[in-house]
Amino acid sequence: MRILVTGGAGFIGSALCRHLISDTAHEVVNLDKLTYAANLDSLKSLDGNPRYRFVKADICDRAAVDAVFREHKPDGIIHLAAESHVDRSIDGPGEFIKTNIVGTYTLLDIANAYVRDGHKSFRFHHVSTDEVYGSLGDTGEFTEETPYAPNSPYSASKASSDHLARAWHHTFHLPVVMTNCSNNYGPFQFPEKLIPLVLLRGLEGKELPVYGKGDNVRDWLYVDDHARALALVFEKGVDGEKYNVGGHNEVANIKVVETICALLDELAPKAFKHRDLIRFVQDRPGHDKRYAIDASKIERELGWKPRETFETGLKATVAWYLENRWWWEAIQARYSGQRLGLAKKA
Ligand code: NAD
Ligand code: TDX
Repeated sequence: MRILVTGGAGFIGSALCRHLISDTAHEVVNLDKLTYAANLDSLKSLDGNPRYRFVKADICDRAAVDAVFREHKPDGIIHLAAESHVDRSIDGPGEFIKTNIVGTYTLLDIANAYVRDGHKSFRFHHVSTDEVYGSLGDTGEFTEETPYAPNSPYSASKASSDHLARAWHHTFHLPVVMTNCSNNYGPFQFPEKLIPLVLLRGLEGKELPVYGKGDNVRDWLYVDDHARALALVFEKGVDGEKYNVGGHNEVANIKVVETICALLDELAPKAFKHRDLIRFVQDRPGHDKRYAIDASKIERELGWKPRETFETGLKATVAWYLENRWWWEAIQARYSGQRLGLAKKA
């Protein structure tokens, strides 16, 4: 199939493009606006591949997206393009409303017309997050039936886009599948997110900012496990269904940071212990306490299972950043002085 991937120059989208080209026979058309979070260096391994094409376009630009549908005639879309960083959504929600809500609406509307035009087997895979379910207490997990309770401008914009995708299926019978995944980590992640931020700051001997008491819990999934889940749901998921994706790796933030410090002590030893760089700083406003995903539906119905544990995945991630300085040094050069690596003050 020819799959239109939106946001394919981002962290998860680039892992998906690499997976689709390396491990399947599908063709990929990658549509991306190339915001600050995008990085074509993450797709270098696909350069020149006849099954891969890149188009620079904004998902809010109806004429541009229409032209991509007309020219490439995709068999389906896996829609990942989004503004994705919670802290940025607190500083400036506007772009989140535009891209995540209006952009998703634009794609749904164009896909719907395309299906009515005769492309009956077209499928729309909407990629979402566990954050739409809100925050958990000390126990329990999010299932596909958990009511939505988004708390940040980011998660509210993602929840809105999920509701639009659901409604386009219900009202217009657009063939839609949806996935809601937990926190991803792994190679090629932009270093504003917790794991690469701590890793790179640790390598440079800079302070490591931990929000609040560090007792917030996230459920971590290695990005390549997510990419395999996305391809599987796109190929075999049932129209109108949603699937939670997660790795059963609930870890408190302080434990994540301490584990990275221990790995840096082992793989890139310095005269000091990396954990001495940890600083507890002002908490994120509205900070969700705990996320945990019940992924039994995708495991049971589609046979998906994560391959990496948090231990193996995190070690592979630290090793990758140590071996691929070219990738992140280019980002640091481009964005020095901006949010990247900026620690909030205690
Ligand atoms: P990212 O920020 O790394 O990448 C997003 C990509 O979308 C970038 O390449 C960017 O240029 C592109 N983009 C942004 N606005 C666009 C627009 N208007 N038009 C076209 N392209 C645009 O994000 P990510 O972490 O790879 O997340 C990808 C998707 O997965 C998002 O929808 C996110 O909500 C979801 N998700 C992320 C995680 C996670 O832990 N990172 C977990 C679950 C779900
Ligand atoms: O410097 C930091 N210090 C810190 O303690 C940063 C950047 C984060 N944190 C905390 C906040 C969170 O509890 O670490 C946790 C993870 O933070 P992020 O990496 O910003 O991720 P999160 O807010 O959990 O959201 C991520 O997972 C779900 C992605 O950014 C979303 O796109 C995805 O939907």
